[in-house]
Amino acid sequence: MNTVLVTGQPRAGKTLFLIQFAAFLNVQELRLHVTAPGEPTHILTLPISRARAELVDGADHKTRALQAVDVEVPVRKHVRVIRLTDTTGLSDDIHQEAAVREAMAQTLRALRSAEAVLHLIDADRAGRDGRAIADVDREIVRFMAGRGPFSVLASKMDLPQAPLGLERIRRAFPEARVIPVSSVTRLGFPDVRRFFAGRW
Ligand SMILES: Nc1nc2c(ncn2[C@@H]2O[C@H](COP(=O)(O)OP(=O)(O)OP(=O)(O)O)[C@@H](O)[C@H]2O)c(=O)[nH]1
Ligand SMILES: [Mg+2]
Repeated sequence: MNTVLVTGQPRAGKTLFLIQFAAFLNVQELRLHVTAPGEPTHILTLPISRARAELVDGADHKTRALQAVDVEVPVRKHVRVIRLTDTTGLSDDIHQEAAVREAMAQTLRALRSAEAVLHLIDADRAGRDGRAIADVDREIVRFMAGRGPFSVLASKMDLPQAPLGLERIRRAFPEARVIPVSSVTRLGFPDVRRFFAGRW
């Protein structure tokens, strides 16, 4: 099985992307493998609409565990199974809560062993504030350069400031592949599917 880690700052849109992309690939019920730091993995089964209601939030650090779902991507005459893993948001500062720091450390460990990475950057936020592209974004892009399949996803492209943010993201990472996406309109989802179906 191929594994893809979904990373990004808090609130970049990682969890909603995972849910909506699974729905785009015809998953109706999400079977999530949830691994909180230091705990055994348990399975959480949720219909897509409940997953959206329960796992996505406007507050920072809603996700504090690795949450993996298996999706099937058609590749020529067969199907490639990909384990897509949602992570805890990473930020430049040292978080005051120990549980969040542990969850971020878990994300960083997962990054070291990830086969492929999708790194989300909130394009609308980057459009509103040029400093929203953080050192942690730059570090991950640098870490992944030449390491394996990697793409930056410029997220929330349905929002008004996202086109300017996309320009800023492209300027900040001229060497990286950048795919503009929206988990509301599904913009860019076929491009992400093509990325998954590509050569690994
Ligand atoms: N308009 C719009 N809003 C989005 C999109 N993706 C996510 N959001 C919103 O952004 C907020 C954060 O989304 P999440 O998916 O929870 O973000 P996350 O990166 O998983 O956040 P943490 O788990 O806290 O790190 C929620 O209010 C979502 O509804 C998008 O494509 N378009
Ligand atoms: Mg999340």
